[in-house]
Amino acid sequence: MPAFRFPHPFYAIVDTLGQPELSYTELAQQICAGGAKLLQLRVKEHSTRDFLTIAQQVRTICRHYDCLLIINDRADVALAVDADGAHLGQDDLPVGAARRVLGSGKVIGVSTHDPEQARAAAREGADYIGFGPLFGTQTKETGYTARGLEQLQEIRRLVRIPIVAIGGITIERAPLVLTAGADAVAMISEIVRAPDVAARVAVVMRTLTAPPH
Ligand code: 3NM
Repeated sequence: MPAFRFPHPFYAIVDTLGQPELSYTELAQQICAGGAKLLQLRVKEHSTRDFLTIAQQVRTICRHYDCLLIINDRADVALAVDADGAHLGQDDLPVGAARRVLGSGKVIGVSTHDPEQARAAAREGADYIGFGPLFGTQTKETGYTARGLEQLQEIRRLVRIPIVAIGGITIERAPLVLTAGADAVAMISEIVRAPDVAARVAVVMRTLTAPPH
């Protein structure tokens, strides 16, 4: 596979945040309708079977809108629904094992929180890394303090693969984050808590342009 690049600097994450006013599929539908080119499906606290069912439904929606689908945490679910890739945390399958599951044609991303993890993910063959939490966030108890733009710049110097920054990113802050070295920005609450998710995504898609690095 040629070197992976994010199709657009907006990296959407579908997560109902435990308050499903909108279901996963409704959220995915709205995010795709807003024009997102890639979305990660993040399903926590559901059985594997329910995760699979949700992933199959979201796969159908993404195909319709020509949006890449990345499955959070689970290479097996990604393979089962023929998603475009998987996004792995530090406690999930290591990159080498996930690569054996998924083969060379799928995208593998890894969440990283410090320079050592970032370097390791790149060395092990990840296609991209997540880096965070960039700013303070209520969405996930990461166990790490906010990393900030300077650490992001350091990570940019350390790895050549694409970086998606995550944690506390808003539309207002996103351009700064891209300028500091991220290739893409991930946002959860900024999108899924919006009164009109599709409209908010459309604004993000218009506002963000690819950084020059
Ligand atoms: N991962 P919001 S921070 C899922 O640092 C996740 O790896 C993080 O949500 C990391 O955009 C985070 O609402 C939560 O702050 C991001």
